[in-house]
Amino acid sequence: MEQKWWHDAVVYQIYPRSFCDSNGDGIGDLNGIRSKLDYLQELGVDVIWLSPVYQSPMDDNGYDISSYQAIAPEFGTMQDMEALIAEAKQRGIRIVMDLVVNHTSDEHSWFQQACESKDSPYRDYYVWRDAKPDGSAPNDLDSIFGGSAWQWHEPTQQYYIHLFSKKQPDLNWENPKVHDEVHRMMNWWIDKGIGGFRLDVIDLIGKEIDKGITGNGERLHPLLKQMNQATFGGKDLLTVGETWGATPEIAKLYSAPERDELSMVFQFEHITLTWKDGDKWQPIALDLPEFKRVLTKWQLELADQGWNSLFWNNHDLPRAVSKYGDDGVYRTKSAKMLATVLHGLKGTPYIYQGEEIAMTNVKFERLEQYKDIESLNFYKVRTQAGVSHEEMMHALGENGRDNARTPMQWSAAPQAGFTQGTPWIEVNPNYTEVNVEDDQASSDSVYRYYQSLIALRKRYRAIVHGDFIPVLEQHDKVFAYLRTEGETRLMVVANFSGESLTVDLSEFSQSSAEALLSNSGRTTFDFNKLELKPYDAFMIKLSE
Ligand code: TEU
Ligand code: CA
Repeated sequence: MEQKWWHDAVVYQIYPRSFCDSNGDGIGDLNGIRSKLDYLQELGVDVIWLSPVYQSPMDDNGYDISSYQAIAPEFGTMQDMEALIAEAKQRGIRIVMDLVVNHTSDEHSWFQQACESKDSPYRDYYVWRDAKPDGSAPNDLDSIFGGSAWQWHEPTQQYYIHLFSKKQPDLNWENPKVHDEVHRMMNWWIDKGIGGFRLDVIDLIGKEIDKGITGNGERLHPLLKQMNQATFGGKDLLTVGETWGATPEIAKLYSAPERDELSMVFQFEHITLTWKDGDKWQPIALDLPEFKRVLTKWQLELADQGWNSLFWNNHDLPRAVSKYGDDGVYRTKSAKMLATVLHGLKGTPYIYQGEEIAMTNVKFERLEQYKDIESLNFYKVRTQAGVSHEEMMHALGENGRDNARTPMQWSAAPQAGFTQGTPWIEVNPNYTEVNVEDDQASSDSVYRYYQSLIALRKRYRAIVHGDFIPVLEQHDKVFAYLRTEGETRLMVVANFSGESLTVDLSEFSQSSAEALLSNSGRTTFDFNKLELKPYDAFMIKLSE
């Protein structure tokens, strides 16, 4: 496969509202991000994926855009944005923008005009349908945020579709004018020197509403080819699609180089394993054998015909160390174990802000502490359907998106050094122990462990391009695998449990072993009877 710069890049995701507030209004902003570029450069990341900073009423914290070529005043100015792109570039860091074009905000001028009359030239920028004879919605499609996906518009006597909040009307991707408007805007941003796009719920733009089809419609890939050719194609940019419904087969359609669509996609099969029957509000415990099977499947099936993104969390998901590790006594050790397993895999790794210091879920006690529209909508919908307050509060504590959106914890100073003012959402009370300043002063620093992992990725081509070979595949508590290329053989071994155990790796007993990285300072290994302490993880270089 032809080498691309983003094959061995490491991406850091910033949720701007919660990263760093530079002007004391309690909301993170662009100048706050600029003040932390040295921190990110030292970590060793090559790309910042910046969640939306465009003008927005903030119904969905910026994923509801009212003007694509203007910066939301609470985040700063276009000059601040241009300065961020330039200063990041000076540090060898590219800025990947979040492209949210399945829908706009209802406050976008296109939608405002579409609502004026059925004859508006913008009417067909959106998806309108008549009510059924009895006045009810055209069909029973539900919003992903709970409730019906149809909103009645009284003045023009039609429904419009919104797969997310009713303030996020879906764009009509059957309308060539929408294609042209979006492509023009994308090229405007490309001309500003950005490093690429993260494409929000891009699998939905091929929707066929009257057939009840939302994801993976038959027009989806032709639309992506067309977008590629009209904008980022041939410009060596990183493009990553958010595709909740992707299987490895579908992921190849998006990311096989010869298809000229995207660089890679975010798939969520490993994430939804802890959702009972696909319902995120019924959280269930991690089943490691299933988790290993899914991750192994994606490594083997996408090996040379596409490209994996690698992530445990993002701004929509719970904190990795709480979800898949142990955010109590083994917080830092299990966070390092998770990082070792992820960064040893084949693909482009994504670090979500705070993951590099093992920030944890917040599990608020009171509903009012939560801000996320999805959580608040589902609390209403589910409790009205009879689910108890306690059960929904447990579900929000486990899988609510605000777990990832509490302010970045920079120090043990008030408000974790995130703001001089009152933060828009409460800081996780554990900021007094979990923060950048204390982590960097500690001999057990998680940040420095991530630095070492990122440096290893740059040093060993086998990590980026080597084959993935499962080891101890049947073990129900240990995840182990080889990465091989030419003479190089690296092995990752990770104890995903809080128990001490012994494993038999005698097939490697003839090899000498050099510990490239270990989360317990361990440097020697008896492969015949390898003892693993709770959450032990290491990457070993094997040589004959
Ligand atoms: O997310 C799509 C999406 O379906 C998840 O947000 C949703 O929360 C799901 O239940 C998984 O938790 C994208 C963005 O990442 C998200 O922040 C936006 O709210 C959403 O699209 C609408 O733009
Ligand atoms: Ca601010």
